[in-house]
Amino acid sequence: AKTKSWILMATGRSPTNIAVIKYWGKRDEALILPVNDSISVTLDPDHLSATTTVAVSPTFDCDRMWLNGKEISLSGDRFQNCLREIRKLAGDVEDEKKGIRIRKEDWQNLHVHIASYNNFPTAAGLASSAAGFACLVFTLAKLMNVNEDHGKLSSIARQGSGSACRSLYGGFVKWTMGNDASGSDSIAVQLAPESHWSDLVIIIAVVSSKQKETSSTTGMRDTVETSPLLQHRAQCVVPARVLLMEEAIRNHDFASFARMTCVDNNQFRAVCLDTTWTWQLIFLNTTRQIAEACFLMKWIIFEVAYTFDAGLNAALISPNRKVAGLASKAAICFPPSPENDLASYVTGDKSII
Ligand code: 2P0
Repeated sequence: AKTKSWILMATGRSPTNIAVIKYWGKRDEALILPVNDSISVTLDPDHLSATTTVAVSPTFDCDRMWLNGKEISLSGDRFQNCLREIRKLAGDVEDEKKGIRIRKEDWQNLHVHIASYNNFPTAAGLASSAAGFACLVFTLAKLMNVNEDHGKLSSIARQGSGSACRSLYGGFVKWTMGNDASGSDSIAVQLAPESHWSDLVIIIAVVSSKQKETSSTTGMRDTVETSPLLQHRAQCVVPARVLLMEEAIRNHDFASFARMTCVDNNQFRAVCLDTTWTWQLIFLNTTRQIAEACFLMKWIIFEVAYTFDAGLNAALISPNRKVAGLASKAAICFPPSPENDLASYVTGDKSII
């Protein structure tokens, strides 16, 4: 007999996040377990976020996904791990109006179609995997009626991309590295909601829309294999710095927050420089990167924190009252030009400058 056709959908949205204490280096590549804790600020979803719709229907004969309208392969381990882990936790779903009843064991045989969009240019090389995997896991959990807390969901998103686990929460978030070999305690926790320090403003200065030469995954693998400095950072520096950062956030101590954000960015860059692969980054981008870093460093006296992602783009963090000055400086430092697409996003006040 032909199965009665129906379709059930769920939609979710997740923002990306900016690390102020950096994740760089894995102790387990398959499970994505980091060598140290990290702390981040989640951005306003109106600016840098992924929106994902997942649909399930008995007529679907395999799992498929489209990213920004283009079909992508789900065959990689990261997607497969997320899908498998979420299916394990799926619950019963009933939609009386549509006459749909899905028992939790049915999810093993039902396939999903996933459509995801980023509301920022993917080509800009911004941390799209963080928003993307967080949103994928969150939305699948919604569709499949997964009755777990965000901590558990964060440990699944982590298996898609490390930084994604931090995007399950808004505000200030810590990813605890955990001790367990299974990764069950390597989860994200919210340190404080966005409202705790709502006048903090983050500007993402998109310095270059060029793709990174080396992916973060490859880059951090090379760092683990070749950098003696990484071990010192993970064991002797980050544990104390994480405690100080938590205290700075708790006390709204922007001077400490900014100082630690900058020095941790510098040490992240230092372990990259201490890595064999980095020669690419240095020789192709040195001049520009150093110039930008110098400009940005001077701003510390204006109480502005800078931090780079794994590419060239900078995040500038400041209390709200400083934002006008900050934005104008950013405009001087990153003039728009055909090779140099400027796009600055301000979070907190819902406007793009
Ligand atoms: C972070 N970054 O803490 C650090 C700082 C980039 C610079 O997490 O291999 O895409 O998928 O776990 O999460 C980027 O790395 O790497 C990153 P995988 P991911 O935000």
